[in-house]
Amino acid sequence: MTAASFVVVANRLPVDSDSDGGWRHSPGGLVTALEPVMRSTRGAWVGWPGQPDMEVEPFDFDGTRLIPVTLSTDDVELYYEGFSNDTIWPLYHDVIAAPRYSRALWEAYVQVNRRFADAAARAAAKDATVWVQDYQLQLVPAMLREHRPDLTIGYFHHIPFPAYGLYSQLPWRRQVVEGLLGADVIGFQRVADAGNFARAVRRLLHYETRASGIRVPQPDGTTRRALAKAFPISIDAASYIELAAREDIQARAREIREGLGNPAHVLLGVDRLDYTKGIGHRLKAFGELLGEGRLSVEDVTLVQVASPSRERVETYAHLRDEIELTVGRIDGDFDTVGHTAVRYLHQAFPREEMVAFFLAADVMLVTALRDGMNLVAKEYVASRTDNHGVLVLSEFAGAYDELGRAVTVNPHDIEGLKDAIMQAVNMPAAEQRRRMRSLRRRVLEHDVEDWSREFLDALADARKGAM
Ligand code: GDG
Repeated sequence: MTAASFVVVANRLPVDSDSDGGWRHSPGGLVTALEPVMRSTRGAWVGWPGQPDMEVEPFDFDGTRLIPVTLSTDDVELYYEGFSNDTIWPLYHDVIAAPRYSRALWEAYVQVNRRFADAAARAAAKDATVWVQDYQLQLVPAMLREHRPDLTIGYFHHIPFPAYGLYSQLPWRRQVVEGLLGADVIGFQRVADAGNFARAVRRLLHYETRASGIRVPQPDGTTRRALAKAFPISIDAASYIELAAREDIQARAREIREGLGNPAHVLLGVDRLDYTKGIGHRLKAFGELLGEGRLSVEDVTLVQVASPSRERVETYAHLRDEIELTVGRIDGDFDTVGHTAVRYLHQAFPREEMVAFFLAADVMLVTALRDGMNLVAKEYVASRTDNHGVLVLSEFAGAYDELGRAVTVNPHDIEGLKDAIMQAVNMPAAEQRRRMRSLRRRVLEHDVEDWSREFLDALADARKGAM
């Protein structure tokens, strides 16, 4: 196997296996973002093929070398569903749900991170660049550096990094910070996340931090400079504009509205069914507006797409029950034979259909309680080439830092959320246009290719500076 000069390490490979034993691209922002670099460098991608106990030899797919890491059923349960999604995920999202601290989960996390690091070390050529992705693999940067000091290592954290008062709950807080500090550049979604990380480094390790730089002592007594900085992720905006221009997708958007009985206002939520997304808060606010007669079911429908997610994790199973109970109550109380209050879809849709939903929606509700970025907000804005529509956006989503012209909300404040929904529903067309233009400008000026280029440029500079 020839070694690669550019290697991505992520929990998942960028492909899904299909029913006839072949592979197809799994759609997703990261895959799109990295496609140009992967092609031009003939890079390699290390990741899990997505099914337990699946043993597959490395293979080439669309110009990229794919290097599968096998996860056993136990690994999936302990490392992925357990430590990643039941410990780190709730802790890093400000303990919205209670994190599970278990030594068995931690041990599995260490062991699986080691396997990813070993696979990446084998795949990388001398002096190669390796880019590690996300919270499932926080120990990989230091593990890699230990064996391969020749490598340039980047890490990007897609979810929030919490304030020290919360982070310090983690029994393995020191090991995780040390793991991340193995990278030359540690990228975050928000300036505040990078600040929280730097503070954890100061508190736990007493290293000197200045601006975005961190001085990391080396075994030989020298120090190495690591950079911890915000690189807000974005979307492939051009592809959304292209889909939004398609006649069949526009026709489908009209069909969706007709299917709902042509209400005057369609509100939309699109989320993985996750407790971080604030779906319950959104439903509560909407239900109260109907109850108080500020909105009527003849005029307004809320379409909630809740794509199935992490269904084997207990907290997620509970959340589903809770949301579905709430939807059932609201619909039971307010539906008429011809009109529904909430059209709830616990399904995953093709991207074309998602864009049709975006085009059908007058108001997009992004009410996350905590969210690294929230790409849905950017996708909605990019799709609205007609400058119609209103984005209601939570302060607790990373996108808030860039999309200040949205109607912004604190989703915990139900009265405030209700007022924001009313403001969005009643917003004059001219104001919608002004706001949407400014939102679209930001998303179009900074797309996902800019994101990966900026990160990789910073990584190349960091390495030059270190030499
Ligand atoms: C994590 C961080 C950060 C959803 N349902 C369907 C579908 N989607 C697509 C959306 C969007 C993506 O999935 C979800 O991205 P988000 O950013 O909204 O949220 P997370 O999944 O939590 O992502 C997040 C992100 O990583 C990137 O760094 O922004 O904060 O939590 O693209 O459109 N796509 C299709 N059918 C669905 O039913 N096709």
